Amino acid sequence: MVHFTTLALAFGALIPGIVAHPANAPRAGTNFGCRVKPSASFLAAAEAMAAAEANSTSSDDFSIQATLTIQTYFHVVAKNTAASGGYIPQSQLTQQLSVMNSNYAPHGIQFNLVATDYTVNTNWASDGNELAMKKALRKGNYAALNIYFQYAIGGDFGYCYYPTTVTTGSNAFYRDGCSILYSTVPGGSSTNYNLGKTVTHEVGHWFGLAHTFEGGCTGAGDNIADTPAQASSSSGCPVGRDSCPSAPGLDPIHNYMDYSYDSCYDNFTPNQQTRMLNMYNTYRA
Ligand SMILES: [Ca+2]
Ligand SMILES: [Zn+2]
Repeated sequence: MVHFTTLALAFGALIPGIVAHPANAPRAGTNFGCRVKPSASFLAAAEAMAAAEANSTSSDDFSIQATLTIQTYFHVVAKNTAASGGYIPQSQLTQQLSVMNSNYAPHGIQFNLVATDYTVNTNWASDGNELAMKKALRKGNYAALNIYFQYAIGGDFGYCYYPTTVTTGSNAFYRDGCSILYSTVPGGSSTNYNLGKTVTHEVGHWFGLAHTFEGGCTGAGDNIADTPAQASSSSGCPVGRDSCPSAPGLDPIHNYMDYSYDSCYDNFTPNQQTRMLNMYNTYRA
């Protein structure tokens, strides 16, 4: 349990210092960007979990026993009440929830939207005071998913926190959840990234999945056995890309944990499914 309990300590150092974009402007670039970077201790925990999964003698240890329903809260944090200021119409949030449920259904995971709230706050809308915002808005226990749709996230499309051992009411508990660029919801203005799959990607992190390109061509990579090694993130939908030619398999460009266009994303692998359920049962259940 040692490396599990040290995660909470290591985690606070994960997010600060990575922001490299102006915080008050919506994303100007055209490539997917995600701020989530695993700590060394998180990778160690994932590697240990991968070893346990590989050594499991029963093939159905981590199979779907029943649908896992995640109690979910949407928080729209806009700079004004215009759709262009991040005040997402209810109809688009409904579509966003449908995309989540469609993408996760093959893996026995569903999302029950418990409540949606709207906040107008120019500072929070641009992620200017994450902890204050989340202390005001976060709902539910550590098994609940809180998603903050914000006007700007330091130039990124989103970020989430990996599961770890937290104490209810701690800052780590409040930070848990996902920040999502408002314009990535279905019908939003982020060209090529407006089918709602940024949420699918980010929630993959919330469930304990790393990027498929984590670690590059050598070593443990993303600690998922059935995602081929990948040297770097993909952009667009580069069919046939093979960035680690000496390792087996083509790049997993269609995997939700790469950086491809929304239209290119179509799967989590069986081992990722196992990992999500294992991480959930270890840390959030
Ligand atoms: Ca892999
Ligand atoms: Zn990511």
